[in-house]
Amino acid sequence: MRVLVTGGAGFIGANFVQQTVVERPGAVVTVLDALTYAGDRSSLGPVADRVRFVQGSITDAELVDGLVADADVVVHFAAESHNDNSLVDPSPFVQTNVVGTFTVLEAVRRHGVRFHHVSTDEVYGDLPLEGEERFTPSTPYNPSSPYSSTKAGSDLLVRAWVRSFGVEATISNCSNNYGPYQHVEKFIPRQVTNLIDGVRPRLYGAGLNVRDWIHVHDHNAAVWAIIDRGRVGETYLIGADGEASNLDVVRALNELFGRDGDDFDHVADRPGHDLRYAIDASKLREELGWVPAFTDFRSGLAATVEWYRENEDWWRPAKAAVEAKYARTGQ
Ligand code: NAD
Ligand code: TDX
Repeated sequence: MRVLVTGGAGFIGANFVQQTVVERPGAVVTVLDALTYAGDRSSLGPVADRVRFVQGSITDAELVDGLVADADVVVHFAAESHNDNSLVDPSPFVQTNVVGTFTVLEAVRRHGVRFHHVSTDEVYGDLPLEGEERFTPSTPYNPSSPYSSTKAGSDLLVRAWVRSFGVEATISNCSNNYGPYQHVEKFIPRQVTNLIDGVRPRLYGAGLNVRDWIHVHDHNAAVWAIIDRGRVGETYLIGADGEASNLDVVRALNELFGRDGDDFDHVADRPGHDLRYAIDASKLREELGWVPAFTDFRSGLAATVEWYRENEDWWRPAKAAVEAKYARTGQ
């Protein structure tokens, strides 16, 4: 199977490529990645010499057309992915997430290639802090940020290309991922690398916002389950019942570093900050038989801390610029 992975030098895409090469020896993998600030070829780690790497943008129609023509399946991870950045400058989010997805869709339509679109639970907006309600595939779209609205736009393009043009596509909307190779701008790696540097964790606002954490390996296993066995035209929600408040996560991290759980700083809140995400993944579990392997968040977190301790060469070059960026918004 010839697999074209867009965004394969980013956090989830690189983990996907590594998993695919190791677990599916028959797969021939090509990565298309623009190597923005968020992309890093070294994230392909030990499998780097077993994949074809093409540096370029998903908005480059000619380049995309040629690569899609040579693929059996396109797994589309490439995106601008950070909410805070989208509040400072939404422009690349519209270009990559909307125009880029449109460009890839037009190519899969022309060449009749199977397409899987990787998206987020943030397209559904947020849930009240109190309560048991969870997102399901029929929850109405209600995105809050420039990031989530451009992801919602990309999902709707995929749905329309399925209905109007018969494109063979599936969509997955996943909750917050954690694990190795996540950029230091994101919540968990930022706090872990701060703690390695002896700097207190930084919580936005009161820290009561809830995220539904899933290990990146489980997300990617679910993506393969959908490609292998999912029904074309369907949307699958991916989540591993990992709800935790940001405060809980910071306390757990402090404890993993042998520190007082409550030793952290409150910083400026994110404008429009979504309160709570929670996924009902029963369709994925029941229809496709997917189950997460990482069911104990604390031990997954401990392994992630260990990875950042052992891979300072990977994250250190980005750290100072990220902290300078946060300093400008008081975070
Ligand atoms: P990331 O920011 O770590 O990686 C994005 C990758 O896309 C980078 O390698 C970057 O260089 C590349 N890229 C950006 N613009 C590009 C362009 N125009 N052309 C080609 N490549 C481009 O993101 P991530 O966290 O790995 O997220 C991957 C996907 O998963 C995204 O679509 C995101 O919306 C989705 N997702 C992420 C999470 C999460 O918790 N991180 C959860 C659910 C869904
Ligand atoms: O320093 C911080 N302190 C803090 O309290 C940072 C960077 C974040 N936060 C909070 C904001 C959120 O409530 O932590 C939570 C998680 O923040 P992010 O890592 O920025 O993730 P989030 O905004 O929830 O979005 C993530 O999950 C869904 C990914 O970045 C998206 O790409 C994905 O779609």
